[in-house]
Amino acid sequence: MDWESFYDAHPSPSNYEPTITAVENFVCSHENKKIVLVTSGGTTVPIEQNTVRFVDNFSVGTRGSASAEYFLEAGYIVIFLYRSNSLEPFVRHFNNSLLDKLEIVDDKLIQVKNSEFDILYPILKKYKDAKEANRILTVPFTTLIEYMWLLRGACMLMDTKYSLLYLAAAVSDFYIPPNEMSEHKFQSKDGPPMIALRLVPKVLKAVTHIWAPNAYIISFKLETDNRILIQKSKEALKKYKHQLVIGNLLHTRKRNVKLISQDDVVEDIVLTDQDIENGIEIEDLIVSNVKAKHDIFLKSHK
Ligand code: PAZ
Repeated sequence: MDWESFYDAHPSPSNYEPTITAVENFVCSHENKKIVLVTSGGTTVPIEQNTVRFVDNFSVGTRGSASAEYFLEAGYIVIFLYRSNSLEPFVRHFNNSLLDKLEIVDDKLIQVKNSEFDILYPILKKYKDAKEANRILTVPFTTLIEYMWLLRGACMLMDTKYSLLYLAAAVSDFYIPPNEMSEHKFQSKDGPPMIALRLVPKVLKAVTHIWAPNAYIISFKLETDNRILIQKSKEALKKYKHQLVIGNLLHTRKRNVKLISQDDVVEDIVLTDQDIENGIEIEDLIVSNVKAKHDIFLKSHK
């Protein structure tokens, strides 16, 4: 199925109109400023219409949520399109640990423990500053179909040279069309379910040629076999003609990425053990590199 037929066959999710209007208002309020769409986390593929079970993937949204923070620091306006319940910028630092950082003073007052203040303050300050200046919009999705609609809607609103599309979400290549799903929960008494997965159409060509041809576009490529990572990244650049592919391997993605550009240049970003001990995150280095490339792109598209 091609991408046009995919959108024809799968109507927009129920909250699509108000969500995309919020994105439109946000984009309009930041005209001619550098703005990035960060996609983050994995998509779910339901296997029943009344969904009890679904196919998911490994992504927890570290790449996207950390990058969103560094983009804010680098002066970008951020639209964070993320999988519901995956990591979010700022909040990610406290997942599961927030309550341990607080103490009850009396039955009217809760406060941050002294020992936690230096950790919490700078993060809370950056979060509040970004929110108060309306510099970040977070847009959640859960299913693959929700992601596909929101991606298209957001890209079409971001078709300018000031826009950076940073497509880090781990999007399923397979799905089950709703009309082919069982209506109700599969019953084990009926034996093992026969599930036929269909291919999700590739939409990157539509992003680069139709929805946002003027934007600076970065796709991510995840592989598990080192021998094919660079070759597949180069193939993607040839096919979709966008600006950059960031390649990574499942088990080393937090300490090594490769940036592959149209001129076949491959840049390696590697964190040492010392960097990791010092709390350096690879997304900090990725975002500085990408910002420099986007600045050159802006200068050459006056
Ligand atoms: O979300 P996370 O930090 O656990 O993982 C990030 C990532 C590996 C999903 C991302 O860097 C990436 O490669 N995304 C594209 C995956 C793909 O090839 O579809």
